[in-house]
Amino acid sequence: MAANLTPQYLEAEQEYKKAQTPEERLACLKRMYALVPKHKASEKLQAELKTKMSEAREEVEHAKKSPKKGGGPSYKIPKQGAGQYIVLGGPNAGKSRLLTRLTRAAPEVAAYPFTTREPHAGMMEWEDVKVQLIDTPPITADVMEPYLSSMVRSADAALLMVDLADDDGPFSAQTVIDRLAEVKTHLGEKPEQQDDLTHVYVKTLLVANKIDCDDAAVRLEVVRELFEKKYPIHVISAEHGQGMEDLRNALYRFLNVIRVYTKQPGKPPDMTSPFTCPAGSTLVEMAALVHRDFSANLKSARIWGTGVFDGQSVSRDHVLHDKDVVELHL
Ligand SMILES: Nc1nc2c(ncn2[C@@H]2O[C@H](COP(=O)(O)OP(=O)(O)O)[C@@H](O)[C@H]2O)c(=O)[nH]1
Ligand SMILES: [Mg+2]
Repeated sequence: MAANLTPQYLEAEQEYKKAQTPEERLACLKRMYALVPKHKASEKLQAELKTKMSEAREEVEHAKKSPKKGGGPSYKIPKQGAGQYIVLGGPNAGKSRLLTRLTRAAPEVAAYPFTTREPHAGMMEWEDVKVQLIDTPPITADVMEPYLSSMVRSADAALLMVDLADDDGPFSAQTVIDRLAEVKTHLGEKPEQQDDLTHVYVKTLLVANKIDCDDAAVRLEVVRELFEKKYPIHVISAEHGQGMEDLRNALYRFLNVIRVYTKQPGKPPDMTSPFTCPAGSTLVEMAALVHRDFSANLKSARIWGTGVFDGQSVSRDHVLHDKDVVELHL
């Protein structure tokens, strides 16, 4: 392939891969088609895109004709950025306030419960990457929106919020854990041996909020006693800002991803939008994110970064590090 795809095209393709509905897929494909350089070398790709667009169009039409069967609304929020967190907690824990602090999203914040009915997504900036946070309605012993558990199961990680202004705060958090566990959705690390694959484990950070309130320190002791063996604990005041920068850093680090920048031969690297992949990824795993052709056809690569000399040629199974720059050759 010598189609010389632009970074904008590759970005659109990344989004296409993450798209979760036919509408999103179609929109991404249209962008990719608009961005593909129109010349001989890309004719095959153009034809492929056209076929995929007509398939996606059919899917969209089909979905319109046969609307969803009952079961309440369902929400699919396409993953964006370095990773997706689902923000969970009991009523009034401060979930929505947290999103208004860390992202540009503006969910309603209010002193009465159940203000948040629908999930809201926002992007948190961290250095040169973004992390997606999804605000959700509260989970209590009596109420859990039916769509929530599947959103938790597909998230990269969860943020469980505890209300330190309320004596029941720590126990409300336990209720969230228990309700999700009833539907085989577990907040916490995967056990070493997992026999029943219908159970899903989502790694979780616990955030104790409202440390500015009276007696918050006493309740924090309860939180530590109940949860410190199971979850990393971060203490904040979403209202007043305490602990927010530490939390921002922790949210990125907990995802355990690395950033890799790409460059084209003879050109400076594109340092504006890194690809992110799980720590420990190999060159070929990362290359597959850039373009699917790379996983089969990657011939060689040069790399600048950790543990290599500048421009060193490396093999497909070379393990990458944060901030490596790679030049991929087909
Ligand atoms: N004192 C104090 N109040 C907070 C803090 N965070 C949120 N609140 C208040 O708690 C109430 C519930 O917040 P909200 O974000 O709507 O909670 P949600 O139901 O979890 O989304 C609102 O009145 C917020 O202003 C905090 O850190 N300190
Ligand atoms: Mg809310």
